Amino acid sequence: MTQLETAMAILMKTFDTYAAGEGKKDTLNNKEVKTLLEKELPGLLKAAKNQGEVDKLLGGLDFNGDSEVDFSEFVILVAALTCACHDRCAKK
Ligand SMILES: [Ca+2]
Repeated sequence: MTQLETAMAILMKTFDTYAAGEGKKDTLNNKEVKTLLEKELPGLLKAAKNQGEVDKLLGGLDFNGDSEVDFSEFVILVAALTCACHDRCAKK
């Protein structure tokens, strides 16, 4: 696989691993989202100034308002974070 294909496969595997934790196997509930962020994006959590910001981020994730984060909502988050990092890096 190419690097990009590998990156996409890792995204899918990461989501599936955490989604399978409890409840519905193909979505992340609030607890699963929190665990995923803590384990996979610790730098992002550290960068957040306070817990309120993190809660806002989590609330904003659930675009269709069903209290579960599905794979497309997860990918939108990762894409948004990637854009934010890319913009920041590009400006340096
Ligand atoms: Ca689940």
